[in-house]
Amino acid sequence: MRSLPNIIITGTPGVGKTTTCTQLLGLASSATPAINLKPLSINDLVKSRSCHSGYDEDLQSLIVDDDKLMDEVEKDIADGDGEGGWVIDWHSTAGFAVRWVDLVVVLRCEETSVLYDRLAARGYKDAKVQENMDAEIFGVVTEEAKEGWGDEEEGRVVELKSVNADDIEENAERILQWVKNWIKDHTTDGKGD
Ligand code: DAT
Repeated sequence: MRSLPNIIITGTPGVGKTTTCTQLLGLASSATPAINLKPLSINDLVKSRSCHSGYDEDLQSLIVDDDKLMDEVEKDIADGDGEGGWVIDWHSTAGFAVRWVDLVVVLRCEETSVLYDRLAARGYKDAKVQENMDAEIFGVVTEEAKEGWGDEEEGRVVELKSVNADDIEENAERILQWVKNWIKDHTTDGKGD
């Protein structure tokens, strides 16, 4: 039984996942009482635990070994008797067991010119920029998340706009509030322990 929720912050590359995670962790650690959320960057995990089987030049990214990756994710999530509090940063929810995750936050950048600039600034080739833009326009990540965690009405998949800096701030605060509500609902003393 978790004393803190596990959250995935997901969305197309460039929507602001890493920035939002950093902001959320900062807010949580400075809350009173502090909330011990922990970052789980899947990008870092893929590299540090060699969950890849080569490099795709066209996609300009590592070829992820999904089975190995999910084994490693499960190890981290189960660590410390699975007390929870993981904030997972990844561009997809594929492979994650539904039971591991309490909230899926899908960040959306509907202003395609803004997203284009962010992706181009990373030095992505045109084809890769286009592929990611298409994924964002069609809401691919949201659809995938809903298949696992249900519709937005069920409250476990939440789409948040991430176009400008104010959105990052607001989103981090909103997610933190959700975490606080979760703690209240899931613990007898409301303190998450
Ligand atoms: P992701 O982790 O989704 O790939 P990121 O957090 O690394 O995205 O952000 C990519 C770049 O875009 C980074 O320079 C910060 C900027 N950015 C992202 N979302 C933003 C937002 N809502 N407002 C302002 N800048 C943002």
